[in-house]
Amino acid sequence: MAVSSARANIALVKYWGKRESRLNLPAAGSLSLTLHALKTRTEVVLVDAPEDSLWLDGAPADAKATGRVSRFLDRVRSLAGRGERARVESFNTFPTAAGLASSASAFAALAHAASTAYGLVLDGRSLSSLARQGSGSAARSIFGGFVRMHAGVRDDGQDAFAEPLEGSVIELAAAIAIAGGTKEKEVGSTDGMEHTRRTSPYHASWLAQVERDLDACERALRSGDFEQLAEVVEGSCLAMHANAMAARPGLVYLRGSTLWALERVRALRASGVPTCFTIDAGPHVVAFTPPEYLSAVADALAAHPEIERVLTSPAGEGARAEDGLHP
Ligand code: 2P0
Repeated sequence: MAVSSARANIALVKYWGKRESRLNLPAAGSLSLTLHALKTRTEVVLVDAPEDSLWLDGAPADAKATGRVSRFLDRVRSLAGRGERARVESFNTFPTAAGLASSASAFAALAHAASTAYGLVLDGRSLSSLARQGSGSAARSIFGGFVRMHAGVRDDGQDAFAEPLEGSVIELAAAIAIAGGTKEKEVGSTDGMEHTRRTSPYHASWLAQVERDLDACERALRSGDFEQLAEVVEGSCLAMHANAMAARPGLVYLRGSTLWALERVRALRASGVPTCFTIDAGPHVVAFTPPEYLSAVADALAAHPEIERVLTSPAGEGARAEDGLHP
């Protein structure tokens, strides 16, 4: 039996496109910040049963989620040379119903707990590479703070792992503006990025820009140039969405409150507050800012009727072992 935790992360330079689906290899790198407040705890118990089982937040999971976890466990079993089935139980400390991506913390915590339960001893790179096979962004949640994901070039995916990014002189926290209102079912990231790869005329330019943005983002973090950082982070986000919107049919994740929040963040920056925005595959706006400005930025983002709440978080830790499933 093993219990592990991991935190979600938000990308400053976005991942949107795969070079191979079976091993889930990204077509370009990415760069993220792991967030303390968005935590998943997962327990893996090896059982004498014919099938794996999955419990999420105290209830049995549906067949789709259970199948995805079971396929991931097959990879762990194959690495460990073992065959026992497992009972997996997982809790999130943040509202998954709000549409915040939880696959990053989920598969990072599962990779950590399952590798421990099956007796594998993996270093950080191997654990990150394993987590990537569950979900691309999970490879980054193995580590805390700023993290850089490498696309790699190998067919076996051994060089497609994340590692901590050292040397930033900028410290960031995040305010996440949760958009409420009527919800249409959004196209998930996996399907959305594949649809974009196949049909967007901008996809090749997007991939070329990611590589330039990764280097520029690292330079801005290391030199402490917030204006440069804001230009790269907002540019990467808007280019990702422009690429998705240019797919046929176009994927539009932004809503009215999303655009309002973007303008709000830019107005704050113009008034001297160091903050910049990003948006994942949904309508929520994430504002990055140094910790001393966090409450002011969060308060400013709360002032829209369609923003239900604003979550705040400092930077967080990487995946780790826990004593028990409940704190
Ligand atoms: C990111 N996203 O860099 C980007 C920006 C969403 C928008 O990584 O197919 O759920 O499981 O590898 O990890 C979300 O994509 O995709 C994501 P899969 P994943 O954070």
